[in-house]
Amino acid sequence: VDLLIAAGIKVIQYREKYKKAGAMFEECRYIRERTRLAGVTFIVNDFVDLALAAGADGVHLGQEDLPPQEVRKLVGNDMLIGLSTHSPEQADAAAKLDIDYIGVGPIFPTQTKTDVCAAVGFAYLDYVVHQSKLPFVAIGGIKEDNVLSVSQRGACMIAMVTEIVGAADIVSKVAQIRRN
Ligand code: 3NM
Repeated sequence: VDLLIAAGIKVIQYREKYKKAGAMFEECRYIRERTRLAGVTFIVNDFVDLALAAGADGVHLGQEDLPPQEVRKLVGNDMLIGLSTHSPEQADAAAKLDIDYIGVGPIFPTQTKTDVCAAVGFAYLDYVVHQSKLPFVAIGGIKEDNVLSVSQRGACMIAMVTEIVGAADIVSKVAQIRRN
C-alpha cells in the first residue's frame, strides 16, 4: 500500500478472501490511515461490515453478494458502492440501482479471479462506453502492453492487480504504465 501510494495510485481496493475478520480489520485500519493521509480513495471488496468498521470510502460488490439496494441502506448515502458487471444486461440492471460505479470485465483473461466468467473482450467495454452513464472501471488482465488499447476505447479508470502488485518495482512499473 505504501508503494502504491508513492506511485500515485488514486484508488486502492482491499481484496482478501481467506483471512479472519480480525486480521482483515487490522490491515484495513492500516490502509485507511495511510490512504487518508495521502488523499487516496479506499474501497473494501465484498465485506460491508469491514468497510464500515474501517471507515473506508466505499464497498465493492459482486453479482452474487448482498444486493446493492440493501447495502445502500446499511452504508448510507456517503459511502461509494461499486458493482462488478460482465455483460450488457448487467450494465443495464446496474443503471437502475443506487450505485456509484461499475466494474467492467474481465477485458482479457485473468488468473486473479477464478470465479469469474471468460474474458468479455472489447465488445462489452464498447457497450459500456457508448451506452452506460455510470462511471466505470475496466478490469481483468490489463497490463502495461495492452493498457493503451483499453484507454483508447474510452476507459478512464483502469484497475490492475497482477501487473502492479506482481512488479519487482511497483513505483517504476506504475510510472512506465502512465507513460504508455
Ligand atoms: N474482477 P488482474 S477481473 C478482481 O471482471 C477482478 O470483475 C474482475 O486482476 C471482473 O489485473 C479481476 O490480475 C481480476 O487480471 C483482475
